[in-house]
Amino acid sequence: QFGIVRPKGYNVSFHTNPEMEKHHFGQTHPMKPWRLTLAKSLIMSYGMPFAMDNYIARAATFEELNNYHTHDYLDYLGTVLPEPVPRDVDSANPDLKFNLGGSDCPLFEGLYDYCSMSAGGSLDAARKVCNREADIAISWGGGLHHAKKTEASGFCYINDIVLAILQLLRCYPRVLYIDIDVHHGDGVEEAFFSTDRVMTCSFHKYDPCNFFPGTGALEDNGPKNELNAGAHHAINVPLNDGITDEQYAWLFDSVIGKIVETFRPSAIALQCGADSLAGDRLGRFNLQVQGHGQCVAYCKKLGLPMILFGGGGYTPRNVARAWSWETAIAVQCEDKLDRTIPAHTPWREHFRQEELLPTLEQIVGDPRPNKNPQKRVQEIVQHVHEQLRFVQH
Ligand code: ZLM
Ligand code: CA
Ligand code: ZN
Repeated sequence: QFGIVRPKGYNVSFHTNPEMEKHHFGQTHPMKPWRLTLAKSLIMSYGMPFAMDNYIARAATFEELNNYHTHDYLDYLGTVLPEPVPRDVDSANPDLKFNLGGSDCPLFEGLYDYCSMSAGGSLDAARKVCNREADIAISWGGGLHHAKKTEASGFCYINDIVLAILQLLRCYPRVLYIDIDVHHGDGVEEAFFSTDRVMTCSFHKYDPCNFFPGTGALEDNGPKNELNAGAHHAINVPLNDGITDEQYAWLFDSVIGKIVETFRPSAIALQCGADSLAGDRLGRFNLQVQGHGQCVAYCKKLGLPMILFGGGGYTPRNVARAWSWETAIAVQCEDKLDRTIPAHTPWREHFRQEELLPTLEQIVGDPRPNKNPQKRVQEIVQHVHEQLRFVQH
């Protein structure tokens, strides 16, 4: 891997904690922190650590978590014990305290440590970007966009993204949050609902009745009251099953291009949830690693300081592919990579599918029929452009 060198005059910092990856949500729970180990081992096999500053993420302190989450909630999160036999209760159960202990957000051994390490990585990343020590900082263990101020939601307990953006706001006047996870980034949208210093933009599968969390309609653009500073500062791109690389790239470029023109962000926070890839266990889209990574490449070209967060991603080998490819984009070594999975990669067998040679980019899986007519995709862009006429910074 001698081809991989530091990009000149450009710093990428990489924040991980091997302790975080050892936690388990439970036998068949879709969220597998172990996917972070698989991703990191692939990144290492390509020799990418040579091109970055690598840090072990520290655990965030109670006070740091308290910058967004309430004392009550954190106290409970830190003291509640895992149940010997996990209850099979739905998250909709009103008896759950802070929505903890249902099937989506189970209580498990070391839960508080897991949460504080995820947040610690994202806070470290934000500080590197604030100090201008990193042009891009990467926290694949973060991206837990559903967590609320006083409530766990959708596999997320602590909103590391909100904490990291709060840190960015100490050094940058305006932050653009972009979310390419297949789910709506509701927690981050809610946290910055009433400010014009953060614009949030989520691309997601939208079906109010049948797909989590059911929010994020095209018309939801922040507070309806024009006197509220946050009005027009929430952008939602609701999509149907099966969207392809080509359509997604066009949408992403048209929407983000216009946002950058009108909102003029000084920094970007990009949540790279990998459940928007084809073949994901929970997702519904048809994106390839190429199309997913194109979003990262587009943002990098804007030349703004940026944090990359992880997020969803429920087919571990594809999560590892996407986040490795996106790490390569950050350190500008895409062209130097041999696209076959290196022979010495630990768990190489995970990438081998049938008779195909295992490659970095190729996702094998049944394509989903595309239920996004071009006309609808154009309407979405039209609506977003109209919203942004109200925004001038
Ligand atoms: N039931 N086990 C994305 C968060 C998505 C809520 C319907 C749970 C699951 C799912 C849990 C082992 C991010 C809902 C679902 C069944 C109420 C969701 C445990 C399978 C399992 O096999 C499972 C017993 C579990 C959970 C599927 N949950 C699929 N989808 C969503 C939350 C998080 O990617 O955006 C960011 C990290 N929850 O649909 C129900 C309504 C709970
Ligand atoms: Ca999203
Ligand atoms: Zn998701």
